Amino acid sequence: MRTTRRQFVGSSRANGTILIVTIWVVLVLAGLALVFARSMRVAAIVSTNQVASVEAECIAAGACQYITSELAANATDSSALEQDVPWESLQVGKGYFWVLRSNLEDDSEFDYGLTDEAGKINLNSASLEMLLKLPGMTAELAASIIDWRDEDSDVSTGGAEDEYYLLLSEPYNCKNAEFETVDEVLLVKGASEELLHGEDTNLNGLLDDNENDGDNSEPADNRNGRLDGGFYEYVTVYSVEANTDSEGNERIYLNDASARTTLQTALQEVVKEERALEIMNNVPISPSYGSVMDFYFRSGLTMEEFVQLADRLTTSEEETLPGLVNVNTASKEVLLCLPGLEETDVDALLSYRESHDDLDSIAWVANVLDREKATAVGNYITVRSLQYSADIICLSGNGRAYKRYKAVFDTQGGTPQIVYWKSLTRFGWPLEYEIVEALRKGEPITDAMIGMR
Ligand SMILES: [Ca+2]
Ligand SMILES: [Ca+2]
Ligand SMILES: [Ca+2]
Ligand SMILES: [Ca+2]
Repeated sequence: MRTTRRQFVGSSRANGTILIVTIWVVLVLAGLALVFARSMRVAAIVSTNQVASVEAECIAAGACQYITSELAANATDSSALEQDVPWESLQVGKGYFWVLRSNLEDDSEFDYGLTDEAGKINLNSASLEMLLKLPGMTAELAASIIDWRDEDSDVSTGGAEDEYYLLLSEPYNCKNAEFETVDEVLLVKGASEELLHGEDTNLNGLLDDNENDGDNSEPADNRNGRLDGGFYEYVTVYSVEANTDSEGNERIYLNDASARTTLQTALQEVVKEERALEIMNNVPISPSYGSVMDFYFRSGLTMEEFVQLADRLTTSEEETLPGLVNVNTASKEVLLCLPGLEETDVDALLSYRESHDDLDSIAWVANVLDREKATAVGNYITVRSLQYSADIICLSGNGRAYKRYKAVFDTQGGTPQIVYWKSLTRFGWPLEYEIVEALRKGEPITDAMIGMR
């Protein structure tokens, strides 16, 4: 009896233990099942997103092919890139890409297309005075840009050399060499993303709600209903061209006394011998022209004659000319940086180039500016564009993944080469969010979504 009772007690304890163990096993199994179900769902979502992400990458590669082929096809007529080639909502597979650029004239409308790097101020060749005229530039940063790229270690007023950079908490040397990218400017004393991008924190050229609400949300802005951008849109490090004429022939170096015969021959191809001699009489034995424009005014050429000759002449002995500004494409802000130009001059240039199509050489500028101003800008301008940048926005067909890249293409030497490639995805989706929503619902993108907001 005692034994039975002891057995009973024992068996009851055993049953209790089994019950507890069973409950635990059930709980653990249920937990595992939940964990597996959840992780499988997560895995499914992640792999869907990964597929979408890879798709967006492939669209970016397709976009590059598209840009390269359009650049090659329109090498001789870059205006076609502006007028004839579409740059928005281009389909690759089921997804899309856009080549976005800031609309510098209207911060309420998107603009699409390639950006001409020759229409910008080159950080490597611009003078201090030119840098200072950039929108949002400070005296400290402009001086420090000069010190960053100059070879010496002499600190210019407001600038910085090694002494400054080596004392930073993460020290580095002053480069004392040319900028290789525009982003590099963020390493320079006095620079910041705020100065570079201004209020346009998502780099879309549009005044977004958060960019016009004061301190209510990032970024801090002045809530004035206008997009106060930085100088990012106006600077480059890529613009450079060979010092040859449009057909690739060596130019006539006007300050070489021994080039008289070549100059006279060139003149005789354009005017009668008598007239050529008349012009040559105005050319001193030891010429020292400040610019091709200077030659135009001092030689007594007519505008008609100058138009035919301008591209074949130079006052530089260099083989390549970095940082020339294309007067046919540069924005008002960039033209205002050219030496000696005031707003009235720039407005006159802009209105002339809109209403004329004889813009094949820089000669037309002498029709608009007075002698002193035309001569002063003569060495800073060109009508050629060889480098283009693209802000490529890619969206997967299901609207689940997007990628954004900045690319720079150099067309010197024929085949366009990619010379810069950087992800801008971290700046967020820059276009209308309705586009993403539409694709997620399997609906089409409408014109209204890519046009005005
Ligand atoms: Ca230096
Ligand atoms: Ca220096
Ligand atoms: Ca914006
Ligand atoms: Ca503002």
